[in-house]
Amino acid sequence: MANAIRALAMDAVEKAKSGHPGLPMGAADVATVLFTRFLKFDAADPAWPDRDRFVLSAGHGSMLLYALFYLTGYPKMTIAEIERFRQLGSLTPGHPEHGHTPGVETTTGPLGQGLANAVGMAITERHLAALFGGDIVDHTTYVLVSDGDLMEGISQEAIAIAGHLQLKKLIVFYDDNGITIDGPTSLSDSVDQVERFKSAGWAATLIDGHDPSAIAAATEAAKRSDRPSLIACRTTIGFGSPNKGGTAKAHGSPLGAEEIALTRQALGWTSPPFVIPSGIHEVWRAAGERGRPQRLAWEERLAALDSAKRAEFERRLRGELGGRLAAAINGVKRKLADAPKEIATRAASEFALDALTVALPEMIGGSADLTGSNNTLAKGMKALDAADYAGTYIHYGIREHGMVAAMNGMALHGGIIPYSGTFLVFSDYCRPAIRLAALMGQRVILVATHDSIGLGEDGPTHQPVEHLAALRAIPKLKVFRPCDTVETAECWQLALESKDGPSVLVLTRQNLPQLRLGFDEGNRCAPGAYELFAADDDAAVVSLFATGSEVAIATEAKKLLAAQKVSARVVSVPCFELLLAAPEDKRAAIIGKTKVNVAVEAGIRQGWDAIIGSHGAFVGMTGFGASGAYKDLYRHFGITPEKVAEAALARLGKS
Ligand SMILES: Cc1ncc(C[n+]2csc(CCOP(=O)(O)OP(=O)(O)O)c2C)c(N)n1
Repeated sequence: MANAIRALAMDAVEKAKSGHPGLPMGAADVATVLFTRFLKFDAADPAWPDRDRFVLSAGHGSMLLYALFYLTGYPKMTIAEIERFRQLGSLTPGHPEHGHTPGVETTTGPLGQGLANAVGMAITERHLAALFGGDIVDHTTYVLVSDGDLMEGISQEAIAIAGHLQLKKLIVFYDDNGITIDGPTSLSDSVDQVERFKSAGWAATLIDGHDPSAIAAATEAAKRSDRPSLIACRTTIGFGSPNKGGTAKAHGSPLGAEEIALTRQALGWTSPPFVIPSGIHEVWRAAGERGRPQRLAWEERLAALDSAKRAEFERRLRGELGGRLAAAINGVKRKLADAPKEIATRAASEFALDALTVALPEMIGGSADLTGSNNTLAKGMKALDAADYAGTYIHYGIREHGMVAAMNGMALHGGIIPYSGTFLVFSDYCRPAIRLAALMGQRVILVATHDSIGLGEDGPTHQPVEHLAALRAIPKLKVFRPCDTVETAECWQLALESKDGPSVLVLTRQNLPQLRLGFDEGNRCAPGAYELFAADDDAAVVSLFATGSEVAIATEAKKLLAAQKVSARVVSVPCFELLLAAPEDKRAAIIGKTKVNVAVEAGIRQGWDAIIGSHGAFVGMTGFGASGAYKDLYRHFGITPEKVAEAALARLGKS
C-alpha cells in the first residue's frame, strides 16, 4: 500500500518535470499506517467537522497528500488530477492550498507554519470540546513535519505553547530522514529533537519509520498520553530509489526515467505509471470509507443535542455573527455619543471589546505578552489554559509568529474567531503568518498597538515607520487605522464582518480627541474613507487626508488654513484597501477634486500616491524615529498642524 504512494509520487513528479518525490516516498509507511488505522476521516466528506485533522507541515511533499486523497477516494481527486500535478488550474498545485483542494486543512510550504497551525487547531478542539462536550467535539490533530519544519524558529514557539497547554490530542510525526536540500542535516544541525520536545513538556519517542508495527504502537501510545506527542520516525528520503534514496538528490527533483525503472524493480512495483493494481486500490478505498459509520453516528449525536446548543454550535461553525454584532457596535457608539472619550485608540478598542466579546463569545483573544499594552483583555474574560480550556483568553507568551500561525489554525478549524495583540513594529515578527492568513482568506484579527512615533520614549526600535506600507502591500489583508473611539468600534465591526480575510487594527498608545460626535447608525468607515469635516463653504481648494492619530492634526490644520481664508476639507482614511476596492466613481467622489491634496500619516509615503496623486503633498516620516516625549517627536519630525497647513499653502503658491 505504501508503494502505491511512492509510485504515484515519483510518476507525478516525473511527468510534471518538477516537484519533491523524496518526502512522500520516505514518509509513505507512516502515512499508510495513519490513514488506514488511526485517522478518523471519511473520504466522501472531507469537511466533516469532527474529523481528525492531518496537517502536512512540510508542504513541499504535497504529492503525499494528493496520493492519499486519490487512493482513499476523495471525490474530486481523480487520477487525471494526479497526472496534472503542478499544472495551472489543477487540484494538485505545487504546495497544498487550503480552499483549493478539498481535504487540504491548511496551506503549507513555508516551513514551520503547518506545525503552528496545528497547535491552533488542537487548541480549538479542546476549547470547543469543553463548551459543547466530547460527544460532539472529539478529534485528534496529526501533523507530519520535516527537518526544515523543526529547524525554523516558529517551531520552537509552537512546541512551547503546545507543551504548556498540554494539548494531548496533538500528535506530530517527524520525518526524520537527516536530509535537507544542501545535504545531510549534519551540515547545519546537531539538535536532539526528542530531547528538545521532552524539555517542552511533550511525550517524545524515536522509532523506525519504515516499520508499520512500530509506527502503530507509537501512535497508540501517543493517543493514550496526557501530553502532546512527538514520534520521530527514522526514514530514508526517496525510499526505494537505489541511487538517490537517502540523499539530497531525492529531495526536490524528478528521479529520472532510468532511476524510476530501477526503483520500480527495487520495490517490486510492476504497474505502469498512474495505474494502481485493483487489489491494492480496493484496500485503500476501504480505508477511505472506514470512518463513515463514525461520521454518521456523530451526525446522530449532533441531531440529538439540545436544539439551542446545536443551533449555537452550527452558527459558530458557519462563522455567522447574526444580528449580534451590529447591535453591540451600535450600543458602543451610543455610549460614545452620550459621553465622548478622549482616550487612546487601544483603550477605545478595549471599550469595544468589552461589548463585542459578550455578544460574540466565539471570540478568543490573546496577546504576545503585551496584554496591558494592547488592551486585548476584555472584562470578564478568563484564561484559556490547561486547567480550563473553556477560557477565552490566551497568554501566548513572547511568540508573535507562533501566535498568529496558531490563530490561522483556529480560524481554519472553525467555531471560533481568533484575535490577539502585539506592537505594530512586531508585525514583522509574524508577517509570514499574516501573509498566509490572507492567502487562505481566514478571519484572523491582529490588534497592533503603539502604532507610530506617538509611542514616544521607547524610541526608534519600537516606532513603526514602514509597517503600514508593508502591511498594506499584502493582498487581501485589511489594515485599519481608526482616528478615534467611534472609528475604532466601526473598524472592529468591519474586521469581524470580513469573513474571508484577515485584518490588522492599528492603534495608538497616546490619547486622541473624539472627533466623531453624535450618533451615526451606519458604519461611516465602511467605504474605507469618508469626508469627516466638510469645507466651511462650497469652495474647498484643499483636501486633507489622514489616518489614525493624524486625523486630529489634519483637523487642526484645516482651522489654520481657514484663518488664512483657504477652504479645506478633512478626509479620514481608516482603510486603504476598502477605499481602493470601491468602484471608481465612488472612490473619486470620496477623494474629491480639490486643487491640492495633502496627506498626513506618521509613517512613510509609500502607497499614498494612489489617493493623493504623485503631485499631492505628504507630511510624514522619511526615516526612523527617535526616543523622546511624543509631542516633542511630532514637532521634531514636522508632523504638526502648522506643517500640514504650510504644505497646503506651498502647493497653492501662497507661502
Ligand atoms: C520558510 C522556508 N524556507 C525555505 C524553504 C525552501 N525549502 C523547501 S524544502 C527545504 C528543506 C528540505 O529539507 P527537509 O525539511 O528535511 O525536507 P526533506 O528533504 O526531508 O524533503 C527548504 C529549505 C521553505 N519552503 N520554507
